[in-house]
Amino acid sequence: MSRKYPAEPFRIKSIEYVKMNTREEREALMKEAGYNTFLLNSKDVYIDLLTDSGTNAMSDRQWAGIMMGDEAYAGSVNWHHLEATVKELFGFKYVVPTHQGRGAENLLSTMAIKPGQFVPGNMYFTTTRYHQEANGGIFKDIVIDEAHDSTIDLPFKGNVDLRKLQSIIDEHGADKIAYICVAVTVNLAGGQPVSMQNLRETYALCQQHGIKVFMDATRCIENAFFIKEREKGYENKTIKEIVLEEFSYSDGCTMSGKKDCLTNIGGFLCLNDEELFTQAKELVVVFEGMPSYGGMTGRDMEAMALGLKEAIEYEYIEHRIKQVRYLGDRLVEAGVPIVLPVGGHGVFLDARLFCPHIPQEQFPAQALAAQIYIESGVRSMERGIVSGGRDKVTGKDHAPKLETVRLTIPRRVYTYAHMDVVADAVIDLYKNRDKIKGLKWVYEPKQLRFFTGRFEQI
Ligand code: PM9
Repeated sequence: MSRKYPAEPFRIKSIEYVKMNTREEREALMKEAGYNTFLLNSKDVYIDLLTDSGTNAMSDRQWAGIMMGDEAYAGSVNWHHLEATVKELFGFKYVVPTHQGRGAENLLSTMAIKPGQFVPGNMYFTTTRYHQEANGGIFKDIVIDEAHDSTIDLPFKGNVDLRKLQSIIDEHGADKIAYICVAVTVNLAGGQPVSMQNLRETYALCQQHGIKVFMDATRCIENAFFIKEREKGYENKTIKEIVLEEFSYSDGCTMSGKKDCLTNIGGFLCLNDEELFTQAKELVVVFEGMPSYGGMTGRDMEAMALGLKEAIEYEYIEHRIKQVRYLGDRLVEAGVPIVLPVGGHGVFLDARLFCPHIPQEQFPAQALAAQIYIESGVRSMERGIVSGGRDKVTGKDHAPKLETVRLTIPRRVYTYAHMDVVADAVIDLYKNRDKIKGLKWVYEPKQLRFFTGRFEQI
């Protein structure tokens, strides 16, 4: 019988000690870090839920693969292994390696966007929108409205709203659209999946108008699990079959290998168009490295090829998704407001509901993330107005409806007992939420300000 929260489908061979410092120390450290959890040192963190990016634990097979790294400048055997694996699992004709996901975003945005063109997408992502805008593109949000409301519980809250897409086409014409970016899953909506039906329909509409679709494949295996779990007709398909079908409704993808590839670094761009591929190979040597390594070492590429094969196994992905769900379920039971339903890579606290006494201009999610660290040593991340940044033209803050703190779960790193520690800490803080204070800027970087910005308490 399958368990509601399956046990780890692995046993632990190597461990890393973590240490809890005192509340007093954490209060001082948080102040020193400008109330930005990105600026804390890892050694001062007890449970690190900053991100699931590059924080994965690798398997013994991956570590063995690392010893097989072929560090030739050109034509590494590990590249051929990675290329063949990606082609087999994703089904695209061409693969271009990059140092991480944003490297692939840079290549795609540089090649495919003409200044002034729109790039519709199912919710923005920070680095993705940065590269689109840096190349003169204008991001348009075409995710369904429900994705912006934390309280609405829908199985596929990352879906593209086809009416929104159609109206951009009607209003501006297909020529004004560079391409559509469809993220599987949608990170900032809470790791919400897109249904296969929606992928199919989005692609069909784009094909009718000669518009290309590129996927942000970063969490495509997590998306596939939700399709298997929730979409009629997919119950008996393998994760591998579902992933392949996902990508059949696109012309290419960008991938951050630091997530679903179960590695610590790396990425790639996939394409079907030969001309674009030729152009990408010309650009990759400028920004990343040879088309046979793209900024990765041979050993990284080997680990990535092996990681992809492991991530696509049902036992792995079932445990992954349900461990995240366990944390979410504990918080819901205690009445803590989170984004519903629990998504793939983390639990997102609704900071507006958690801290109703802090207006959005005083950065409730940033303040909540800082306080969680002070109280418990757990590091999380703001995903709200600070991450939203400023409008390129008006200079005004993008003030997203979703003002969240993300408790992001690294893959294969923590146990259910760690999830309990996190849940207990957040529940305790929720009972004492009045003590959380709003913040103001001390230093606001011009780009991607959430990474290095600094604040002080009001
Ligand atoms: N995501 C994350 O923590 C790391 C950077 S932002 C703190 O969620 C998507 C959907 C991502 C993503 C990174 C990238 C960029 C693209 N798309 O970090 O450059 O979630 O490998 O990938 C982060 P790289």
